[in-house]
Amino acid sequence: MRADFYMMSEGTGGDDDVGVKLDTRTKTKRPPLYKVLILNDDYTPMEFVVHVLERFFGMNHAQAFELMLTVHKKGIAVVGVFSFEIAETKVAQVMDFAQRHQHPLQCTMEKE
Ligand code: TYC
Repeated sequence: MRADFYMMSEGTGGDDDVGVKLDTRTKTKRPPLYKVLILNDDYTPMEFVVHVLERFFGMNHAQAFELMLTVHKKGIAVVGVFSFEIAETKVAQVMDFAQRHQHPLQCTMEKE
């Protein structure tokens, strides 16, 4: 910016550019989260479910075993909470893995 222009525009004095600042913040929404659930059934071996929880949900053996028992007793449990795309991928991975091993294990997702 040239100095003379700067001085002219600043030097005219007065409150001529005082105004109300409108809210220009862009509304940001946190992306929705999705619960991934596994369901109990009478046929999938307990060890297989434990393996699934270790392999796809990063649980250690003790955590995986405990959660498997929760599903076995209660019928269903949340195994993780993720963004839509990650949840979708986890469900697909578990369903594919169960199918390839011919176990009827069911895995679903729902909006939190
Ligand atoms: N109920 C199964 C059995 O007794 C074990 C099982 C646990 C299956 C959790 C599915 O999501 C499940 N072999």
